[in-house]
Amino acid sequence: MTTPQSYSDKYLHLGEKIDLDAHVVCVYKIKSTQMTMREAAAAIATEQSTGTWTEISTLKEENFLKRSGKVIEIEGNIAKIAFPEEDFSLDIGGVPQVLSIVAGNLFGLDSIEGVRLEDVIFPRSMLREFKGPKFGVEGLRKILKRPERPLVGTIVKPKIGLSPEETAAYVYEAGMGGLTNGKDDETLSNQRFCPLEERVVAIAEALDRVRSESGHIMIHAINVSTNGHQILEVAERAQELGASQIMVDVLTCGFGAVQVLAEDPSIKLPVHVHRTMHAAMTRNKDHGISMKVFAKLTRMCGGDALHIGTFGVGKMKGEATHDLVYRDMCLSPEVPYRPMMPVASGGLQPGMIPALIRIAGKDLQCQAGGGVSGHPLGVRGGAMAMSQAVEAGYLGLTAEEYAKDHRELRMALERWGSV
Ligand code: CAP
Ligand code: MG
Repeated sequence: MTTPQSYSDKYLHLGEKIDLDAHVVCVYKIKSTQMTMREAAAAIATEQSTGTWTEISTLKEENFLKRSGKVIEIEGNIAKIAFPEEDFSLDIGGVPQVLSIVAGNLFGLDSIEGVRLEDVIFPRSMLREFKGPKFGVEGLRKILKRPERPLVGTIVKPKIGLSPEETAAYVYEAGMGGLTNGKDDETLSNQRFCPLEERVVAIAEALDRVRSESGHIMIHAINVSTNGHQILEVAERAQELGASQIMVDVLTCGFGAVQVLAEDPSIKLPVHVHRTMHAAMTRNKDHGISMKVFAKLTRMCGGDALHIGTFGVGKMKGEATHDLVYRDMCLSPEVPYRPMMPVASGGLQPGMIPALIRIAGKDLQCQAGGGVSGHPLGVRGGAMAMSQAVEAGYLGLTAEEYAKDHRELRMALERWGSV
């Protein structure tokens, strides 16, 4: 016999006026064949606040209204549930505790086949507890002395397998080809063939060489993703040895990892945020968590740049309309923090960049791994082609138009075509 999911009409407050300054409002898309929308929404509010699968004798009546989630709106398959601010614990608990309420057990309730957290709206008092990016769009532009153009970067490829010297040689070539950003790939850490400390030193030297030989500024994000008890120490060590940026995988390491790297006074570097594993939660449109929620939380926690997708042009699953929502979440004044740089990455190559910029705008970091190192002229040629493509996009020209006078871009188009 299965245990029925209990819900109570007491959690339904449809049409009632609630104080939005004292609640966290969650927007859920729900699919249930066993329950009505009212029942399913009430079941979520029950499970995520004061209830459980059966009536209990320990919930005091006087606490019920103060602590319970309230279903405040249902429209079609969308329900809004407001959780009292008092239910949250930011000093100890933080984003992990927030997620355990707004995105917790509810995903596994047997009687609800699908539920997707589309958005979370925090009251101002809670937003004030977060600091947001230290650098963000403006800070990165200032470091790179690049006030208007989109940033243009690469992910060192192959993902793993290069030595520190080979990695640094790649970065040097990329910098000489005009790229502003380099980064470790998400699977590169401290493997024996490429120890983190040696890599940091070699890359810092390469970037210094680029600057002294060409005057061009490039930064490179070192992947410091690791266990919670080590992350600060690893980031501090990377900084000490000359890292110009650090990278963290937000979903494998947790939002607390982003926050500590952004807020700890010892770290003075911008934080590039990768989202490896996100698609396990964001890809299914009927179940999981929207990237919008992850973007909002990352910005609250102080990420300076975040991968948000390639607006339907790259290799990763995505659609322009959705990615525009995530981009807006990085940049919009909806939350009281500096704008965070949206990063487009995944299967990009120069022939896609002007179209990408046309869709996504100029506050964007365009990034290509294979689209740089797969160029017929090698990394420098690929970096030049990417830089030319960004210039074309910035000027409002197509890749073909700009390629007429730019050999590297032309060669990229011959190899990969354009969109
Ligand atoms: C891109 C990339 C990035 C993905 C992540 C990769 O390499 O380094 O991790 O872009 O996707 O490993 O695939 P390529 P997202 O340029 O060679 O494809 O940004 O969507 O999280
Ligand atoms: Mg990668």
